[in-house]
Amino acid sequence: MAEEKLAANEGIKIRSNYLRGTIKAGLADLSTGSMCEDDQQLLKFHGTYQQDDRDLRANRRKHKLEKAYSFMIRIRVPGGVATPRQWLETDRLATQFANGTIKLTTRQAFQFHGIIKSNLKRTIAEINQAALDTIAACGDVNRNVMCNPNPHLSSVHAEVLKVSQRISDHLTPATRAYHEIWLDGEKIESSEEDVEPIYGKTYLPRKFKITIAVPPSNDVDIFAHCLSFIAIVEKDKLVGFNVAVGGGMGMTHGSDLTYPRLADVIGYCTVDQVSDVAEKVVMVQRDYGDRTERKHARLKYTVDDHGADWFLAKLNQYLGYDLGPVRDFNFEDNGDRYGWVEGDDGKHHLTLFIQGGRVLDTPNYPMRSGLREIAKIHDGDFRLTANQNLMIANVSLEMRPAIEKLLEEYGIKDSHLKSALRLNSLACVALPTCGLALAEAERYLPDLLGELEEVIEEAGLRHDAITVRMTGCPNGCARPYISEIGFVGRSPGCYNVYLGGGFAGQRLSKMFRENFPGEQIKDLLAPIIRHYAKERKVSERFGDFCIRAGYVAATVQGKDFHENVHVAAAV
Ligand code: SRM
Ligand code: SF4
Repeated sequence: MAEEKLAANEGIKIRSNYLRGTIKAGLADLSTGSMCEDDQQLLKFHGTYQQDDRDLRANRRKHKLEKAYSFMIRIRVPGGVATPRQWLETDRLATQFANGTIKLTTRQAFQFHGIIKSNLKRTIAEINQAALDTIAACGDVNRNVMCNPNPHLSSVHAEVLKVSQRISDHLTPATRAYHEIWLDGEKIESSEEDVEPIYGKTYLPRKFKITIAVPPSNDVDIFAHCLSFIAIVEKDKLVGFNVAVGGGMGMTHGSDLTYPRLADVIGYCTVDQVSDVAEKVVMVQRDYGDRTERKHARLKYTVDDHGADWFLAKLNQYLGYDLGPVRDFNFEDNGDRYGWVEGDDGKHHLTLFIQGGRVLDTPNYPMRSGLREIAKIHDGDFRLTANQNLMIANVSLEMRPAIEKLLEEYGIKDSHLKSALRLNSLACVALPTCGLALAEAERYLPDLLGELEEVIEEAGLRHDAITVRMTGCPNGCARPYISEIGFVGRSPGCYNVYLGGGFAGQRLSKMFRENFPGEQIKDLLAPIIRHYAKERKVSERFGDFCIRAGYVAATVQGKDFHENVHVAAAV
């Protein structure tokens, strides 16, 4: 295809010499806090985004100042497992170079915000010294590979975690650009070009995301990702994985051509075949994904346009063998299990609730300091969950009392003594750092939950889990379209309200109200919550009830997500 027909980013990738662009020179230019447009796109592949503080925009414009530019850095944590030393280093860098907070993301990664250009290189170098990295944390490549942090079946988890790390290594870009730019790796003067054996020179048409789930937990939300592996465990042994393709959340308001989509479960592979299957799914997308329109370039559209059967046939062709038939599996929920649990190997694990995934100190809640003290003595590891929470995992029986003492001392012990609604909530970053946010999310959801909790308490539902997710725009970073209640930023202070998502992340929701003011949401939802408390059937979930009671219709698959919008909005 001629280059002029391709999306602009394709040209940037082609010209970049395997992701180098002019990043090195741009970093050295300290006359501005920003980077040139093309390099901003390339920086994503290196794990960093140029942003500006949107709270300061108007004032700086008034004073004719450049925007308050800074960089977000995303650190890959394959499977979400970090050592205490890595935690301590992340914590140190957050103070030294970032805004003093650590963001635990919805994809089990760490994020820093507020790093100025002159500190960018040093921060990334020091992240690497802590045996973590940022390459391919963003960009048109495979991102952080997520994995269920299930501690109950320790042996299965250990094996599944290894698989996620193997896939992550296998799909990490091979370009030497990352080392050259950030780690002062020597530029190898050679007439031979870099080789990207899996991606090729133009990488993928768009971002690519992989998860691994261990049923009955769907905490990684396999239906929302490009490629997922569902562990099949027989007699406490991992025997293989079902393969799911074509999930994704992102869409654009007002565009029916974009929509969230649930992944299709298309086959089964053995443990040995996993990396090969991941590689070949990536290659099919590399070759058949849409490189002309970035809004239509995710794998979900490739699968939707051609059909899941076509995709399976193509994948089998690339593999040179056929995937097996899908095995039975069952997901019960997509939330986290809070508090202490004991694994089958006698190790202890504590899951803490971290509101919005933001690890910080406040005068009343010095959580970050407490976690730092715990990391200094912890003999296990830390696990980031896909719900922006944190597990202090693999604590030995001997160490548990010392950790419990610190949890008490820093007021963290009762982090999970909250309403089940709050414990099952997610909010994306949104304002002030996200350049795409149309409304608040992380800074607003805690207050809105406070209002809804009054209704929940009154209705006697304090201990009934209802999943609720808020994003500042329709890109869906907190996966709002598969929660039972979803709020999606439409304009400042206003949200599209979605209802009817599946409790295990297995069904898309439907729009109930469009561009609805945040301050009226409590009154909007109160009668529905009361109705649910009064008339739900035994074990009936809120999302299921919303459909049965006729508040919204069920969404079957991505394309009908936008159907009946106006009917539903008129209920
Ligand atoms: Fe996201 C873009 C934050 C998970 C779909 N996402 C962004 C950017 C980088 C904004 C930008 O492009 O300028 C946000 C940075 C905000 C900031 O200030 O930090 C951002 N996304 C996040 C995080 C940090 C949300 C959070 O609060 O945890 C999550 C980081 C995950 C990670 O560690 O890699 C995050 N983003 C997701 C998810 C959830 C998931 O993958 O499970 C989705 C929906 C699933 C999907 O991909 O379909 C998601 N983010 C998007 C999209 C829409 C993509 C699309 O298909 O249209 C964008 C916009 C884009 O790519 O153009 C986006
Ligand atoms: Fe930003 Fe939108 Fe993602 Fe929220 S959902 S972090 S507002 S891109």
